[in-house]
Amino acid sequence: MKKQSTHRCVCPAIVLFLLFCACGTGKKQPAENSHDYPIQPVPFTAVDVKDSFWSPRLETNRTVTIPYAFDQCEETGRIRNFEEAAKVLTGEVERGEFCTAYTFDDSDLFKIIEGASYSLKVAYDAELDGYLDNLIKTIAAAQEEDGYLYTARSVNAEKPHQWVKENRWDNLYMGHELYNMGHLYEAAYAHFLATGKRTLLDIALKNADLLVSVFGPDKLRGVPGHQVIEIGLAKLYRISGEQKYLDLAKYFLDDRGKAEGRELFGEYSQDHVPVVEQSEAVGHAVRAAYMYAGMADIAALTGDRSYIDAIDRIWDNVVTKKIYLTGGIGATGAWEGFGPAYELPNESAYAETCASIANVYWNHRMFLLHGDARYIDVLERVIYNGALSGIGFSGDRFFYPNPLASFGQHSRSPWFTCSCCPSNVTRFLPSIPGYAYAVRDEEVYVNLFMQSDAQIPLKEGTVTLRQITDYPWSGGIKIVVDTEEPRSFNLMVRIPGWAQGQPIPGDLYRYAGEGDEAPVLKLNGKTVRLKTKNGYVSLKRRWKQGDAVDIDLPMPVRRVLAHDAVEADRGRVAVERGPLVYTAEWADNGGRAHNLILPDTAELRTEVRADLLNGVAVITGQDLILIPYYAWAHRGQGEMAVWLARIPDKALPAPEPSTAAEAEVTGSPTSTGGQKRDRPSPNGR
Ligand code: FUB
Ligand code: ZN
Repeated sequence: MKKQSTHRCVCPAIVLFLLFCACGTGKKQPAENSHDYPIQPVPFTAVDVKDSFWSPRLETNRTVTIPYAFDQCEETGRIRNFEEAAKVLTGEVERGEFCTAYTFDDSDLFKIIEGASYSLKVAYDAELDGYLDNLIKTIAAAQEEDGYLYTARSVNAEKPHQWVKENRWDNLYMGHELYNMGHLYEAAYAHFLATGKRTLLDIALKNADLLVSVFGPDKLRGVPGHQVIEIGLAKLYRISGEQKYLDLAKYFLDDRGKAEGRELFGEYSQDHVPVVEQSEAVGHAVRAAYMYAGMADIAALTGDRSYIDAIDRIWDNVVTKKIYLTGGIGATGAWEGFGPAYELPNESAYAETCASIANVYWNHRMFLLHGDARYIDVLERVIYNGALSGIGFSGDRFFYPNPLASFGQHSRSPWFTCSCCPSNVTRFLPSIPGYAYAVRDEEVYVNLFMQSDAQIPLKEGTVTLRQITDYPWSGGIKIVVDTEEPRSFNLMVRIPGWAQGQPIPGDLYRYAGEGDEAPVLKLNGKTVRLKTKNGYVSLKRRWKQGDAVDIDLPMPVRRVLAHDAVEADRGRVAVERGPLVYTAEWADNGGRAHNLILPDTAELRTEVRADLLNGVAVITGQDLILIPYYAWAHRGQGEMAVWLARIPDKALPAPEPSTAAEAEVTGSPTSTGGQKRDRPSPNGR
């Protein structure tokens, strides 16, 4: 049996802080009364995933996507931008050349470094470690003397990119200076966590110190046009204990929507009213969800209740009016963002992969604040559906928008001129095991189901929880306790909303008809009365070696109907099983999908198809086969529909030969769908 630690549970932030102090110049202590989330996640590094669904995806990310994305950064000039900037700074050349299309291309490299660091932590790879060391040297060489780091300006301050204005910080709206820096901080945090090396962290801290000296209520007034730095600064604060980073993050939030001393960027950047007065999700979806995640962080770290009230309201708005069944957010391609309430078109759904990832980050933080399983219900829906569709099985093909219907104009691309989504995927996938468990004092939350061994830190010592399951294909989950000494804790097992008759909290979607079977939970073979509070069954006892909990979440095929106000889904029905949303694709249905009709009375069955799409359970009905949504677009281009006609009137006849071509020309940005697509120009640029 594994030797068990008898150390007291220590908050991961404190461990990092101690490491930070041990590694050099850490001076400040986190304040005695410092706050953080009341619930702490069990880090992904403590969850050893051995799961037939997730392990191959995580391994492909580590072995294919991350090296592939670095190659793309080399080939497209993203790394050369740093080299050029470095040459200018050392005087080797007078003016360099900015080699790529967007000023935020630095951020792609930072995101991939973050993903690579996480992956190093899971499986050490000396070659990757060395590659990162070299890359970091290049980044260091591109950093200006005072900490400024933004290749789009540094390569050629006199003839820079069109978004780079005369002086630093002149174009906070579109320049992405602060956005890049935010991703730098996240990468630095991850790299330090993974390697204990301060190389990238020192670059980040020097940069953050520059920002602290520049921005603030009594200094330069300004906020980032694209949020994310708030999250990055919160991480620097956690590592260093330096209050100034937290203050700056708070300043960047608090000055939004306040017109004194600066021009507001408007709804697109969630800069239309002060953040604590916002109630509706508006504007660019990635910006918005990163900001809500940042507000959760700053609320947790400062105890500021007004942020929480605002993100609670906004969350209600999203889940009741602005989220796709797949968990995707940001319906509108025109500004890559939220549309009006209930406007959720399917074919033109933008539902950007980055927005799904940001939605996961936000919902995880909402859970850490509130301890309510409804946030995990949303998170789970996003990871199995809207986010996972963003990356193909091969690990080197990506979706940027994730539509819920297609006439064949969509296919995953190898890369994009604007490649925010592929780089985001590299860091998102390794984070997934980190959402499975969380701890508050002696409460252990079991949030996600995946075959794994998790080391759960408790006050009395670490306990191993083993999950045995083939979720999401079946709802049978066994959790076995492995502990040398008996330990007292309260095991909080999430009973998903979908297993209790609710697809997403609120009334935007509902299941048609009652589910016949209720979830069953057994403790050491004895059925426990299923009483949930905030979505959890609580099992409080002194646990001993071999204690086992068996959970059975029945997974019947369920029909889903949308709120009548969602015009695109009227007269239509979607199909789910467990956490998976299903879709009809041309390849299984005689070359079409939009002509299919699924009458309310038609019987639907599940069939396991190990030979199909890396092994899936399909849903079959008369003249109908449905596959999991995440698996679509792997067999060429053709029709796809999540929302099927319930009645013949809603089915579409075979398209005129021109229809697909017309969609290509006149449709939403999603209809460009081809290789190396560029992103659309959002409004306001
Ligand atoms: O602006 C940076 C990133 O590019 C955004 O987050 C994405 O939506 C894309 O526009
Ligand atoms: Zn993106």
